[in-house]
Amino acid sequence: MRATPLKSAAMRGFMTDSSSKRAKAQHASDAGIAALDRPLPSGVNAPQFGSDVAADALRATGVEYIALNPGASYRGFHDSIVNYLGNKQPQMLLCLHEESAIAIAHGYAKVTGRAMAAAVHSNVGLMHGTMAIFNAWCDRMPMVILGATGPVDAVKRRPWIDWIHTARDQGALVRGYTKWDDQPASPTAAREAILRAAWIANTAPCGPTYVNLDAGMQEEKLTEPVSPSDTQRLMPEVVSAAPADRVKAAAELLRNAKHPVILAGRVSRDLDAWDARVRLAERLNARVVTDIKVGAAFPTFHYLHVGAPASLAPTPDALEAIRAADVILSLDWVDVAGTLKQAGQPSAKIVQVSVDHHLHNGWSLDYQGLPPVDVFLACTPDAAVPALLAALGPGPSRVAATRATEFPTPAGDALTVDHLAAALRQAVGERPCSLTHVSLSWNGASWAFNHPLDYLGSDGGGGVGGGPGISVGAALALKGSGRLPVAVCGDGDYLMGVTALWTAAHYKIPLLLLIANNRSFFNDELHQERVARMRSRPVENRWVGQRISDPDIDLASMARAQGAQGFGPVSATSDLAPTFVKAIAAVEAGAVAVVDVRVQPGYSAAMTAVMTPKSG
Ligand SMILES: Cc1ncc(C[n+]2csc(CCOP(=O)(O)OP(=O)(O)O)c2C)c(N)n1
Ligand SMILES: [Mg+2]
Repeated sequence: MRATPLKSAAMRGFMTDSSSKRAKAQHASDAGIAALDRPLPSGVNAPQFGSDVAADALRATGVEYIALNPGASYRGFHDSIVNYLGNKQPQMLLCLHEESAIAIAHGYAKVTGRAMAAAVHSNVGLMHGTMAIFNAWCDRMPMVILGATGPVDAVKRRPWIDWIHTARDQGALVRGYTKWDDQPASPTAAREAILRAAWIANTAPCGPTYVNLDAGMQEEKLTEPVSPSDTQRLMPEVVSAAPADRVKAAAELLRNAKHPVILAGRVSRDLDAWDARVRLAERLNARVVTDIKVGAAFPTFHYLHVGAPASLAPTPDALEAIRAADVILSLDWVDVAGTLKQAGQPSAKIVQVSVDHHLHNGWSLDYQGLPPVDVFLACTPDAAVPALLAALGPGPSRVAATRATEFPTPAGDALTVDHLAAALRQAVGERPCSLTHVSLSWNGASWAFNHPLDYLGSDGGGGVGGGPGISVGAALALKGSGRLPVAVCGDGDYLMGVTALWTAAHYKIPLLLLIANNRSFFNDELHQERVARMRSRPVENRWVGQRISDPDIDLASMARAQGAQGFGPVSATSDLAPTFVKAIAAVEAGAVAVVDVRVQPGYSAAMTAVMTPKSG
């Protein structure tokens, strides 16, 4: 699918009447990101330096933005974006840390399915960005990362600084978790490298790519005009499809199944594909399991959806359905082997739909265990589902049973994440809203997903600190759509990634960010509890080296200090909904709003059971 964000099929159904009114109001009150950071005209309209050619190539890929933190290693390229391209297509988004530059590109891709660019300074900038690159890699999200090195030609290096910022084979830093990297030696080679990087990043399975621009090459004056290039033909659309006989074999298995189960995993944000998945499940009368690690894949209160989207293991009722299945259809489920293990190795036939094997490598083991498969469809789920529907043909019409939308009832008076979710539901009301991130403490049962953009999935690689940046990037892509972007971040996550908020404030990207603030790296308290139990040592000590208190950090002030609106800390359940209402009003007026919610340490029962099993 080749489409520009907000115009693509992915966005069909994006706007409701009320959301489009809100979007228009928002646009009327702000001139848009394009009006910001305008450079003086430079009068340059033909490429003069190596980096001008690279900048032209980046524009040809169609990326809208380049999130960056600056550095001398790419001062030539920086100048080309500002003074040659006029800071548009792509426009720079200044970030305070490379990790947030990459995370912003990650969040943007989660919404649009398309790469945006990020630029990072030589080795040190790339080192700062690595965890976020790993997150995007594990999440199979496209992005084009431009990096740089001090001059490869030692004669051109300035003493000391260019030597410390030149490393041999810089791409080796990220090669284990990027799809492709290159260090082109000439402007024409740089052009080709950038086009290839965009093409590879945007081709399923998607992922980050890295192009390292030699400072010497960037600053080299062109001695002759660069030959023209048919850029679009160098990035051909790659259409994914499974062979007809494999589709037929899968359809036969599924048609004859008595208890089929669909594991709905890595799928796109496309609404047509969403509708097709629902039709397939209904045609097969298949139970559907979803996963909070990835974006919304199926209506969670559809009568065929079982359990709630979960992370470390499917909920007990979902595991029961998997155990009872005779045929399992995995739509690029993140960890088929692990899920089968958790279900006790059921004997069901397995149909696997995935192209993920194309990027499995020897460094990162994020590919998970090797699952047993009876029929393999080597294509994307979006391509497989319509093909399966066609092969199945019309089926018996079923009376759709209904399943009530029921959320967990928050227990007790002490404020928990379930109280936060209940108050958020109340404050959000009927607004279309995208959960851009959820905390580890979030209970997957507390939100209804009815549209592919209702939830965008996790950080991918479990790298804490990704939540704020990913949410800013998602909010950037959602800006003007009428959808309210809402992030729920743990306090540890927020504190590691908080400076991403400045980018949102500066570029006027509305976002609501709620902090599930348990004043702890609580996940690891549970790990210490488990170790203490296994060793018969005091579990009471689990908090030592984990609690973020004494002094408590004023999280709302950290937002205010960067130009966002800060609310809280909120400690009383009765204050939650009124505070959220105020924060949402601020976001609808164009602000970034952060609410510090003091929650009791604790995870959902399902998550706690997986993390601290009675047996260990
Ligand atoms: C970069 C990084 N550092 C450390 C960890 C280990 N870790 C996993 S969860 C977690 C705690 C996160 O704290 P917070 O975001 O406040 O969530 P909570 O568990 O308290 O709900 C930590 C430190 C990690 N996954 N990533
Ligand atoms: Mg915490």
